[in-house]
Amino acid sequence: MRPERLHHVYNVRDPQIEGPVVYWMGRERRVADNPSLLYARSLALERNVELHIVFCLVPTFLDATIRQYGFMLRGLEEVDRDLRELGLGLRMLLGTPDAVLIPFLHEVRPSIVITDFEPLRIKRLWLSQVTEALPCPIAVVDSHNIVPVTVASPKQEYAAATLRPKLRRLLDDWYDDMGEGSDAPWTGRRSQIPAVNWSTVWSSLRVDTSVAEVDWLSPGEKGAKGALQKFLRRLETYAEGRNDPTLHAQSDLSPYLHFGQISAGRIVREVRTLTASDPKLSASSEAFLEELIVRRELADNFTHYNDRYDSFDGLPSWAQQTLDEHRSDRRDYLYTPDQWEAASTHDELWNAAQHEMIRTGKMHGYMRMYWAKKILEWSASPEEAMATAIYLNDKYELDGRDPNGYVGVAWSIGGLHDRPWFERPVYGKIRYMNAAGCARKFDVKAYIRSQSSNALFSR
Ligand code: FAD
Ligand code: FO1
Repeated sequence: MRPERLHHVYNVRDPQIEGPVVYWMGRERRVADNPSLLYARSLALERNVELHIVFCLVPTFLDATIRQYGFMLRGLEEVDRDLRELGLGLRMLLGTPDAVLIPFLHEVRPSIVITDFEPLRIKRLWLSQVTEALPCPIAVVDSHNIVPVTVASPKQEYAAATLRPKLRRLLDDWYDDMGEGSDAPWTGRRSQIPAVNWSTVWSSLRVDTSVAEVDWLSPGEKGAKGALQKFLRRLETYAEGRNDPTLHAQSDLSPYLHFGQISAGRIVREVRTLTASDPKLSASSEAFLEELIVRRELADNFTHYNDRYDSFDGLPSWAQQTLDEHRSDRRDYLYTPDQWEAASTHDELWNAAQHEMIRTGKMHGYMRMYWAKKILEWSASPEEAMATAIYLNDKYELDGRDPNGYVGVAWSIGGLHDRPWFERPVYGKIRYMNAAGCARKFDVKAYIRSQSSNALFSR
């Protein structure tokens, strides 16, 4: 692993090489293509010490429901099985890091803790609590971004246009550094890792069970690889079809990426290999890699450098100013939280998108922009609109509470990474979208029909 993938090393003043290496798995819940795991393995081998891999399962996490927890836990069960086959294993620590991880670390006295880079505030808080309480170094590895966030740019970028050239310059140097070999059989010091009692794990959850799990995609690393293979077979349709919600041209990889069940590096590698053998895929491949690399890494850039990533005051100043100037504009409609959630607006297209999200856990990407912009148009204030969009997104989307989600909301409602457009009521200079624009891109009636509550859902 290249040393610059190490995002930070804390507590370097107390180095010791005696105790085991602990990998505190966070965002990257996979055995293959995992630079954090690879690094932890190489240190444990080099020092000839045991390697402990732990996951800290909190009973509630930013209002996640059983839909998201189920996807995550089923994936972790597979991680545990796969690690055991290699001669390793997973320890599930049930509770918040300060309550369960810190005592565990005091007990095993590691020489070093390796963990995943995570930009969200709650994860930074956990990291600082553990760092303060820990008498050993803790190293944070960016295993999510192909070009690590801090290498790509030292500051918050204005837009994709400013980050893209930086990534382009660096990508080829970095994309071979995505943890290949992290799933090799373990040849280092063995330790007794107690079997995980998964029924105790499941019953430790304190989450909303009213939002059902979905079964149209299988969680876990194998499910992710299967979804990638299916997508590669329809890659050719991506360039033309990705903005049409009546087609199935998008990859459906966001839930797997969110839960770290597949590495972006692996996806890039497979897309590039396939495209090299079939040049007619190049337009789709380019369009897809723009989303997967530039847009996704731009979202980590924003959440890492701007800790107000989910609020009005994190928006660009031109956007705050224009939205402020339009605060008292008359709204044609105003909806209560219950009306939004129940998809009871006057707009069949908006309702269809909301139904798609509630039912499948994944609203089409094009509809997400329309959906969020209409929440701005029919809410009393931009703050209320952002809060509504984040609440609904994170409650129902499988890929919710992700940097991509906070950025998607801030782009749609608050002009983030965008430029000022023509001024109009409520939106000010924020880019506008309407149903007529959608009708020019796709068959709106067919989409509405496909999402009506009686329609059979198929993917
Ligand atoms: P594909 O089109 O196949 O793209 C492949 C991958 O590229 C995605 O999995 C994702 O990692 C990345 N990507 C695609 N579009 C974007 C984008 N606009 N910004 C950043 N990365 C992107 N994405 C989430 O992962 N979680 C969310 O909670 C989320 N909420 C959103 C809310 C709003 C209001 C908006 C406008 C966008 C949101 N997005 C979110 C971004 C985007 O819509 C989804 O990533 C995409 O639709 C996921 O489907 P896919 O994997 O099939 O996408
Ligand atoms: N991260 C953890 O370390 N422990 C958890 O118990 C946990 C639960 C969880 C539930 C739903 C969800 O969407 C995310 C969850 N995360 C958890 C965090 C997640 O893996 C990512 O780190 C962040 O959402 C950022 O992408």
